[in-house]
Parts: sequence; C-alpha cells; structure tokens
Amino acid sequence: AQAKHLKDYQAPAYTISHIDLNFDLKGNETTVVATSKVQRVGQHTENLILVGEQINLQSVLINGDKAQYQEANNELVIQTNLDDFELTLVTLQDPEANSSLEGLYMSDGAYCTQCEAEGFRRITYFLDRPDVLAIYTVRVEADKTAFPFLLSNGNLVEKGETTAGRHYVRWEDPFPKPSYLFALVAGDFDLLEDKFVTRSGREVKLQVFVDKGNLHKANHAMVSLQKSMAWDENRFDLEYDLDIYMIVAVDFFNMGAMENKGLNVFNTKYVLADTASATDEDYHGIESVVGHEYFHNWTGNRVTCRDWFQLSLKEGLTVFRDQEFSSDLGSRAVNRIQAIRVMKNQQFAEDAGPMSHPIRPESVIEMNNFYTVTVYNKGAEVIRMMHTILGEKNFQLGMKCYFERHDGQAVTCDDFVNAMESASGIDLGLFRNWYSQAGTPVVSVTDSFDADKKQYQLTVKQSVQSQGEKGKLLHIPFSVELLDAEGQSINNQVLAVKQTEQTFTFDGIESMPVPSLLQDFSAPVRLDYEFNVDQLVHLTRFATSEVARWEASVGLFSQAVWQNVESLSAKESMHLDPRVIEAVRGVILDENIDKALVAEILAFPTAAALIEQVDTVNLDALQAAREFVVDELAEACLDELVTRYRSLITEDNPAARAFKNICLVLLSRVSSEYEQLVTEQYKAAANMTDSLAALKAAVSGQLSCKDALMQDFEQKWLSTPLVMDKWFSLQASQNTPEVLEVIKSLTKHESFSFNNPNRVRSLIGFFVAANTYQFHEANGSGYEYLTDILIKLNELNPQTAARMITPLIQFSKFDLERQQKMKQCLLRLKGLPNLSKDLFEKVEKALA
Ligand code: BAL
Ligand code: ZN
Repeated sequence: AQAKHLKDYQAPAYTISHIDLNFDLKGNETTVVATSKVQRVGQHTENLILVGEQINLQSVLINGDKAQYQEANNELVIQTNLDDFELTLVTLQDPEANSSLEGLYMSDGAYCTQCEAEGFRRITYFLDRPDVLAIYTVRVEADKTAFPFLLSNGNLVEKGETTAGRHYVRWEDPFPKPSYLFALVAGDFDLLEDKFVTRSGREVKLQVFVDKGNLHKANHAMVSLQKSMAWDENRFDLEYDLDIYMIVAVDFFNMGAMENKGLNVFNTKYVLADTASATDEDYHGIESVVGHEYFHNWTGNRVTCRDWFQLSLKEGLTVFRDQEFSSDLGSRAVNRIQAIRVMKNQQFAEDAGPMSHPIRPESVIEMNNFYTVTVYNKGAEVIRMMHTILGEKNFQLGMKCYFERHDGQAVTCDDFVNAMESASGIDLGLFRNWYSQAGTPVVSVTDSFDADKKQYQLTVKQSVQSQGEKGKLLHIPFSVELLDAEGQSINNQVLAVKQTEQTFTFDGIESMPVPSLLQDFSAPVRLDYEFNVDQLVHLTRFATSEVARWEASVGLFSQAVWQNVESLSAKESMHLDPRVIEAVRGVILDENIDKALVAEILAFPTAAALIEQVDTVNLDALQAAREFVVDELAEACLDELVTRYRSLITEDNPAARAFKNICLVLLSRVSSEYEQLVTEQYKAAANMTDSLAALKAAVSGQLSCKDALMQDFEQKWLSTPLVMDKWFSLQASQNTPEVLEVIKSLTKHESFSFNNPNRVRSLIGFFVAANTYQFHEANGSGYEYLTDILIKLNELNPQTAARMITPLIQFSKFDLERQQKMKQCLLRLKGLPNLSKDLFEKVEKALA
C-alpha cells in the first residue's frame, strides 16, 4: 500500500461538470449506468484516469461509441483526444454481498450508500476526489412493494411506474458537489414529516425516515433538526438552501452519520429515541449529531475540501459549530467538560502514539484512518482558539468573508485562516503552525510573588515534541484567572503566549494569589504547574469558571491516586488526605452548584484518563490506588450521598438524574446495604436513564441482584437492538476475570452480529476501549482476543477493524511484558496475507 502526500497535490487533468446516474436495483443483478460530461482542463495530452474499487465493468462508451480503455490496479485509463465528451460506464453490483458498508450496500433490507471518503469509487469509476464538483441527476428504479421510498440528493422531479411491479424516481441536485456527498436510499420506512420556515420565508419540507414500527422514536431528531436550522440562522447567519431535507436512519453504518446533500444517512443510534429506550445522554448525542450534519450543509457542502488532507477544514469547523450549538442550548460548562475529556483522554493518547498526525495530515495510506480525534476534536480546538483570539464579532466577519470568497468551491485550511485574517485584521501568521504541528505542546508555568512591589509574575514556557523532534513555536491563547485568599477574582484574562519563554507581570496584587491556569482548556496543550492541595481545594470552591472548578477537582483526585501509587511502590500503606474528602463532601452538599456539574465531578477520572497523565504506568498499582481513593471518598461521604440521593429521586430532569445516579453507583460499590436502593430504582424507573443506571450500579458493585436484573433487562429489550447495545456494553464493562469468557459467549447471542458495527462496538469495542484493567490483563488474553476479532473484521469490515485496534497500538506507557505481548499480536496481524490498507497503515506505524 502506497502513501499519498499533501505536497504532491495536483489539480485534476480533467473535470466532470454533470453526471447522470441510473440505478436499476435488482439484488445481485443491480446495474448502474453513469453518464458523465467530461472536460479536459488546460492543454495537455494526458489520458483520463478514473479510479474504482471492486468494480464489475460491463461497458465503456464515449459519445455513444465504444471507447479505448485499460482497466488495471483500480484504475480505468481512457485514451482520447477529445476535449469535451460524454462518457458512459455500465457496472454490475451485488449490494447484499458488500459487508464493508462503503459504496452501495444493504442495511436490514434497505439499499443505502456511504461515499465519504472514497466510497463512490465502489459504485463506478470516477474522478473520486473532492475538488471535482458536478451537478448530479439520479434515476432509481426498484420493486415497488419492497422499496416504496426511493431517495437521492436534491429535489424529486419525476416519478412513475415501469413494468411488473417496479417503479422509478428521478432526483436533481442543483448544487454542484463532490462525489463523497452523493447518496441513495431505497427501502420501506415509517416517515415523520414536518417543516421549517426559513428566515427569508421559504418553507422547507423535513422528513425523518425510520424502520417500520419506530415512528414514535423519530420526534427528537425532528425537533433537533428544527432547532439546528434556527440556530444556524441566528448565530451564523446561515440559511438552508433546498426545499427538502431528509434524514434516513439505518442500523448498519460505520460512522455516526453522513452529511450527504439534502439526504443525510444516520446511524440509528443518533436518531431513534423515546424516554423508555434512550438515556438523557442519547438525547444529547442525537441533538448534537443532527446539528453537526445539518451544519455541514454550509461548512463542508457549500464550501468543501480541495483534497482529503484538508478534512479538518470541514470537520474541525463543524465540530466547533456543533459544540457551540449544544452549549447555547444546554449547559456550556458541561459541554466543555465533555469536549475536554475527549481531548485529554483520547486525542492526547493518539498524539502520543504511532498514529500521531497534525490536524492537517501530510501523508495518508487509507483516508478512513484519518477520521480521527485529532482531525475532528483537536481541529475544533484550533477553530476555538481562533474564536478566542478574534472574539465572536470578528470570527463571524471571518466566516462571512470565507463564504463570500469560496461558496461553491473546494478549498484549503489556509483559505479559511486567510479569510479570518483578512476580516479581522489580526495576524495569524504564527497561529498557522497549529495546522502543521503534530504532538501535544507542553506549557510549563512557574510563578512568584513580590510583596514589596505588590507584583505577581507568571513565567510561561512552551515546547512541543513530535516524533522525537523539537516542534514549531505556536501562538497559544492562555486564559488565566487570579483568586485572592477569600476566593475573589482579582484578574481574569487571556494571555497571548507567542514565545518560547515569556513572563507576564500583574501589578497591584496584595498577597500571593491562587492562579487558575489554562481556564476552560483555552488551548489543546498539557499544563505543567505544580499545584498543591490547598490551591486545588481553593480553585474547586472559588474559581469563577465551572470548568476550572471541575479541572481542580480532577487535579485533587489524580494527585491522590498518584501519591498512593508511590506509596505502594515504596511498600507503604495507602492513605487519603482529609482535605480531598472535605472538598468532595463540599461539592456534594453545595446546593448552589449545577447538579450536572456535580455529576461530572463525582464521575472521577477513569483509569484510562489517569494513564494519559503519565509517561509510564504500573497498571496493577494504578488499579489498586484508584479504586482505593474512590472507595475512601464514597465511604467518607456515605451519609451525604444517601441524603442527596433520596432528595433527588423526586426531581425529573437530566441534571438531577445524573447526580442521583452517580450517587447510586458510588453507594453500591461501598456496601451491599444499598442493594435495595438499586433494585427499587430498577423496578420504579420511568425512563431508560434510571433503569440503566440501576443496572450499572448492580454490575459495577457486582451486587447479588445483578444477574436477575440483567436477565430481566435482556428479556424486555431483546428485540430493540440499540438497547441491547447498552446491555452488551454493561456485560463487557465488568471488572472480573471471567469477563472475556462472557464476551466470547455473547458473540453467539441472538442479538449479536459481526456484520453490524454497532453490535461489535458495543460489546468488543467497549471492552477494549473502556475496560482498561481487564483488556490489559497481564497474561495478554485481552490482546489475543482483540487480534482474533480484528482478523475476522479485516475481511468483513476493515474500517471498523481499524477503529478498534487503537488500544493495541497505544502501548508505549505499559510495562515491557505487556508491550511485548501487544507487539506479538501486531506481528500476527502483519503476517496476514490479505491485510487491509486500513489495518496495514496502523500496524506498520505501531511496529516501526
Ligand atoms: N463526514 C463524515 C461524518 C461527519 O463528520 O459528519
Ligand atoms: Zn462531520
């Protein structure tokens, strides 16, 4: 497999202005006729080279005549001296046999497509690259009874009957688009319809298609779509541009959802919800993904990427937009905490491992491997920093300038920064390095106070290592608050860190303040400052920013864990500082803190999150220390937890539920005395959030009621796949040595299928990513099992395989024995005769 490089980008030698696609959907005799209007770009004599994968080519015509061509190595090479011609390709397909879920495939009896990044080339040979923008017209024909709905992008312009129970439709999309935004769906669905009237008075028809029997679960997605449309008008001045917007939910899907023009295809996980079957977290996820895909209509579809190295142009920006949407509609602090967790726990890990890459990667073997937390979430942090540096007003002027310059074009990340710079007049020269710099920068801070001068000084140093080399200087917006001894805020500002070392002086300071540093994670960096317990307690109580209060609590907890890890290695007994207990007790009892924030604080950093704070880890000591600290805190705060739990039971809102349920989980791990609370909550639960939380408490506390409750839940939800996913994850979450055998037997469960990525992720994906202690069991059994699964998925669905390999390639922090076992597994994968490009790229890098 060959890598492609950003530096080798060349504009296409030909372009395609129009394509007419004719799909005759007939099982394994499905044909696709693609008729393209092709133009030579500039003066040259190069052949037309189209790309394709797994294509069964039937015929090639130029202007209706047989063409000269060669087909080899996933390319169709056509010799012609015409400058402008019509190319007709006929291909034969078998969508049912396509388990990769890319190109045209079947999900539960419905035809659907997934073309991003390079799936269109599995439908026909094409200039399958995002800088070729064409007008699409699509005809779809299929059996009328089995496939009453025939959908594609744009507007429906014609429909009718053909022969023997078949019918057809014709769709036209007036907006030129790259092939990755093409979509087709044919199936039988329940349909929820509504409308949205845009600010300028146009009425848009909104449709949500779901599997038969699920109509009652489509409402939240519809309302989320309407909220998204209104929000984008109000905050970004962006209005929808077609007369119809469709969302189709399918259960077999590799990603969360896909922003195809006018026809979003969604994973059912991000559409279906009612209170009986979906948790508060699911509701929030749906709102945010519906928003994300809708926001792509401008940031991604109207202005798209020149090449795939620029993926963050649309993804970083659109994640930023969906985060702002969620924050404007809900709790800004809680949304920020969740985004910070993704950065620190997943993105920092990626950047410290073999797949480290800049948000604009420079070299790629399999593009699907770059839909990463770096491109998406660090990409969004880079946009957020620009927003911090420019301010909302200038940022919006920059957006306006971006659309004025580039609507209808395929552009680069540089084009975006140029627009921001032009509109604001603010120099982003140094800032641009964020796009080309891999690795997590470290910002080290020391401080001093001069009582005579009433002066406080912060000295800030920045450095970044990437792949063993010293990285580039960056412009880092560094947000700081100073608190006095009474907890009053005496200074709050964003410092512009632009040098290797800089000292910032604060005058008129009466006594040594407590600094809140990198407030709200104002830049995606590691902060290195030696906080002591008293400072962290002070920040937990008094920081103005709720996010900073949470960060301080994470600091307190983490320090307590690492101190006990040290005690263990020194063969001393473990111990918890009473100031930590008091801080946590204070949070539990404080009636004035947002309950959702309390729940975030009481969630305490996971083992995986703690591992991200250090260079090397003794996993057994970490487990002992972390679980000791949680137990000590829960035991010390028993009365408070019970009291709050009982008072919260009567409250019916997500924040109260989150607080109440974390109380229950903590109680159930301390003593079986609270088992009755668990069974009572399970029985009385009026919604999935509460019943799942009770189950989680039973499982994490390994209570004696666990098996009975798990069985009851299984029987109740056996025919609801998305709920069974929750049950599979709970099974996989158990911190017991038997868990691996449980998982193995569950792969034979009637609700499980290796063909469905949701099932695979909920059972096996959850185990490898979230059950840190058991996956990393010292005998290597977790690694061996994951490898067996990856070998199976390598053939069935390489994209899902490559996503799940992550914990196996991020081995550098573990002891040598574990590292050795992980590498053995990678070597086993490397030896596969048919290793997919997806896995090859990651395995090679990990073993390099
Ligand atoms: N473009 C792939 C799915 C998403 O990020 O919206
Ligand atoms: Zn996206």
